[in-house]
Amino acid sequence: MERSWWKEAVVYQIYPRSYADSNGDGIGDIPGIIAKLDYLSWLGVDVLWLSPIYRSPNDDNGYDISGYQDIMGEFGTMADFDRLLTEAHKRGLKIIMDLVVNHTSDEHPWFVESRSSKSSPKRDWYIWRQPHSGGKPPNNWLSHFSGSAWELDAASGEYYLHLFSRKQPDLNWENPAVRKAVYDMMHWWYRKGIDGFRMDVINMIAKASGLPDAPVPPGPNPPEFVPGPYCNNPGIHDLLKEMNREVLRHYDAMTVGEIHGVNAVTGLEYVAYDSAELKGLFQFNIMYEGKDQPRLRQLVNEWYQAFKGRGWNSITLNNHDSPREVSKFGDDGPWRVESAKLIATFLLTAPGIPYLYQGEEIGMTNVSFDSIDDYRDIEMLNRYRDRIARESADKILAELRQGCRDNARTPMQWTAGPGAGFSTGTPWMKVNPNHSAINVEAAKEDQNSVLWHYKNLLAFRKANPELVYGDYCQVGDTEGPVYAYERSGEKSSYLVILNWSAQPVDYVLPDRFAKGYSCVIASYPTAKPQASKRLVLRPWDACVYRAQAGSSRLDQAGNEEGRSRNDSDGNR
Ligand code: ISL
Ligand code: CA
Repeated sequence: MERSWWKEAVVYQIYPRSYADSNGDGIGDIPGIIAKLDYLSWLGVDVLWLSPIYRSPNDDNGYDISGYQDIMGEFGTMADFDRLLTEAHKRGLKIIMDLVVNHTSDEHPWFVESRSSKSSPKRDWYIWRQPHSGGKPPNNWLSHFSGSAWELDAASGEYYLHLFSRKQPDLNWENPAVRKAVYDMMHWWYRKGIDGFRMDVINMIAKASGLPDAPVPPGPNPPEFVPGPYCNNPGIHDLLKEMNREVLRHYDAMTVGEIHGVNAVTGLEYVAYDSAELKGLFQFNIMYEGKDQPRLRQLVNEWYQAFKGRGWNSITLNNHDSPREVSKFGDDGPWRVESAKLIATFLLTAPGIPYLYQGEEIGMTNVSFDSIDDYRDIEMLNRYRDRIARESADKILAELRQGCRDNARTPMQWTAGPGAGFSTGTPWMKVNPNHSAINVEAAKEDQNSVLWHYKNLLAFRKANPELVYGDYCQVGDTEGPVYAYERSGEKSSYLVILNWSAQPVDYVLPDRFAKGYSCVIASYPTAKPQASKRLVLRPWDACVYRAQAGSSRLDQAGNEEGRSRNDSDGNR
């Protein structure tokens, strides 16, 4: 197995708008991030992924870019960015940038020019079509942010495609000039010294040939617009191979594609060592389906088996588009601390690059605002707007709240003070009222906090490459609340036991683990120092054990019988 820095990395995502505000205008900014670099290196993460910091009118908080080589005024200047890069590198932290090239802002000069006339040399940089009969949009595709995915441009009488908001027109990747412009921009950032890209909806850049109508579900009131075939269209792999040839392969950098709509087998096609496309991907199976615990295990097993020896995996349970992981996969009530620690234990010992999201290291939770006026996300606001004429505000909020993206976007909770220590002014979005108890300052003071658990796990992972490169196999039951697995290398082996429930469980370990395993990291301060045949697991108990030299497991290393028995655990 070839070792690489990026395989060993733990990535921490920063949503700059909500991280740290240095000048009291209520908006997080680059100097704010710089001021937190010491905190981040104390924590022990390796790579920072910055959600977009480019010039943007902020229709979708920076995912609508109007200048790829400029910095958003609210966030600072290019000089601030250069300082961030230097200061991060000084501390051994790397920086990866968000690459949003499925679409630009409608205020990007490319689109302004494209829209200016049908004969503009940049007309074909975007996807323009004549209206359908009766002036209707060219097809029935639904935008991710509600309504038609087409917007009529009155001046030219043509529609342009936007899979996201109408202020995010899709680029036409069939045009070689578009591809060249994007590649030039990528080289420019790489030459500046960035360490990689996270690639926004990168598997949507190849459009379905002919832009066909999507099938309408049968029923009495068929919807006017329906989701189209947006992801993984023919041609996508050729585009990414070209991007690799033209740009990526020239740098020792990290790449991670946001890849919706794949399974373990089709996901691998994007990152297989021999496919020369991307190095890594986010897949969303586990984030979307893994709330069902046996399903989570099954998915981890499936992805591990598919990727083993063929490509490098990653693992993430939340980001700026999703609910908070402790609220979704754990218990943000009485067992918040314990369940957040269990989730951390899983993320930092499971196979694949862990992607952490700001605030998860202190167990930040979903938010529950009473009024739509306190929400900011375009997806949420549009959905609300579409329904409010027919339904009550309370009903809509009750339905949208749990899944909404603003759960992840409330400001980072640094202190119990006003503005959660995020800003001395009025934060652009209200802080979660629970910052009085859940904040970095308080967590640092408490060695049993979620924060210290992350810190300890991060240090432990760094010191023990088996947790990165070792084999993985599930141990014991595939049903029930306890998820146990082994990570093993040539020199040592780790057993991870997670009681993914609020119920205490009497757990019987397979014989081969019953002796010689000592506890190295535990979620409860009073964990038993040794594993034994029968373990009484407390609610949300999470424990990592290390096989001591001379334990039965290590004595079996290389023993065919032991190995196949282990593998079959993982496959069951
Ligand atoms: O967030 C979603 C569902 O709640 C997804 O549909 C999301 O829009 C999708 O994951 C794509 O996300 C990425 O591209 C969007 C941007 O709004 C997201 O923030 C970004 O992560 C458009 O650039
Ligand atoms: Ca600011």
